[in-house]
Amino acid sequence: MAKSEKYVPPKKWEWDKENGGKFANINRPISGNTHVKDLPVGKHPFQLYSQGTPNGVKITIMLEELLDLGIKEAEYDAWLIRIGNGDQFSSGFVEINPNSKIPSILDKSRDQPVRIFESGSILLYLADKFDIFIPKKFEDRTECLNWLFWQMASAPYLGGGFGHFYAYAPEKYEYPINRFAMEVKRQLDVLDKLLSDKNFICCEEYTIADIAIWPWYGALVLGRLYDSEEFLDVKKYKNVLKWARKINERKAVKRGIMVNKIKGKLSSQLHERHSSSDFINKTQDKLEKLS
Ligand SMILES: N[C@@H](CCC(=O)N[C@@H](CS)C(=O)NCC(=O)O)C(=O)O
Repeated sequence: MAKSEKYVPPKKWEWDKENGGKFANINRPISGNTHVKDLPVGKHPFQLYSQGTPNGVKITIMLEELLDLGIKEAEYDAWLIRIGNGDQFSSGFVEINPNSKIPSILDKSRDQPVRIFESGSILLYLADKFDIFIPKKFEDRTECLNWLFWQMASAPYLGGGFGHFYAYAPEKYEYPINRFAMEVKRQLDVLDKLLSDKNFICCEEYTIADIAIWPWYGALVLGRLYDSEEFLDVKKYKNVLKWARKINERKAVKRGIMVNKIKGKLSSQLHERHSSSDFINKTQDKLEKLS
């Protein structure tokens, strides 16, 4: 819609298949599967079905952190769900997440396999199951959950709002870009003030709150999201930048961001992960050399 054209909403909204912009081929106003296909299942306790987006890498970072602590029960198979191809609408995926969004995970270690979807719920499940990366004291646990839920509620402003209109919409529309840029900068300011006198998001320990927030706001200030570094003047949020750089140095984070990644340098993409040695032997550069 050009700026001068005035859009008047019709009395009743109808689905225009052609008008979905970059995501026209996958977005629909109805839920459920589009095709029948089972999900692959590997040998490890956790089966992760995901893509390396900010929501996806929250979970691979968490699992890699657990493995770094020697928690073998956190071993996992990571299967690639190509959301651009609509893999999230297979019957198998819809069975474990009726909302058809990555990341989703299956815990096979229970008598009955447990499905977990929504990245915040997955992080909390893993933190509770292994009793780590979540404060033990009730008050501190509550503060950690405050920030976990803050992230879950804020990300749609950053991703679905700012990111969508600044990077993906078919044209640049001033109104939504202004609206969401303002909100994202306000959120960055919230974090910058929070981190002015502490090293981590809550209670001076690295928790699932950091793991949830870093792939979004950390990646943003590190200049990795939406090519928006200058537009949002992210360098201004010095405390967020310092925190983001520190977390970026963690070994588990470096591995976690490679899993299910389908963009960037081939040597940084590990489409599927079934073993810790895959980070050395199965990155895309190596696989493509072999084929
Ligand atoms: N609140 C959900 C959001 C998940 C989400 O939006 N996932 C996106 C990728 S980051 C997705 O699966 N998109 C596919 C689609 O919309 O069809 C979570 O945190 O798990």
